[in-house]
Amino acid sequence: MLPPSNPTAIKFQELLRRLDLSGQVVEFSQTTRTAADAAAAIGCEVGQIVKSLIFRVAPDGEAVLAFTSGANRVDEAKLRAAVGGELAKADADFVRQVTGYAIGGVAPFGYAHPAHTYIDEALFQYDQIWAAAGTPNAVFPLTATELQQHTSGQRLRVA
Ligand code: 5CA
Repeated sequence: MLPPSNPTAIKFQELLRRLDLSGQVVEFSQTTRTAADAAAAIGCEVGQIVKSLIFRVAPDGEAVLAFTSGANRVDEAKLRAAVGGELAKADADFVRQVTGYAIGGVAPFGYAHPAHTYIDEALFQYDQIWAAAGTPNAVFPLTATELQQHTSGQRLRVA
């Protein structure tokens, strides 16, 4: 566990400070690209890892974000019902376009445009959760309430 050295992770740490969030970005020499990788690096439960999953509403292409516990798989029927439209999985280019980050390092804040956002109910059972900090080997701690406040996300049982 090291302080961030990657410019994107440093920039994200500055964003956290501007948002008045106290979480410190930590960087690892090993990958935190997937929820399992991140949990192994941090030494926490996989359920405490926030997966940043991006979908697009078909056919108009609006972005939908589902911040999901690493222990869960999104039930697309539940998400579809909440959104009220058909969903398609986003490709890597769409993820980058919407969030500004590459897959494996998608942080939950700092997007140019707002998107429909849902937060997995399961994340609220933990005192602390961890999300990507903009790169595939950097993460930061936060609470599910902070995630909700700063994304204006709607709580949803996604699994
Ligand atoms: N850093 C970790 C934990 S914080 C992380 O970013 N996890 S994640 O779950 O948010 O990002 C990996 C997710 O990206 C996968 O669950 C998968 O849904 C998505 N993904 C992986 N490869 C692709 C791809 N080629 N196209 C679209 N989505 C992808």
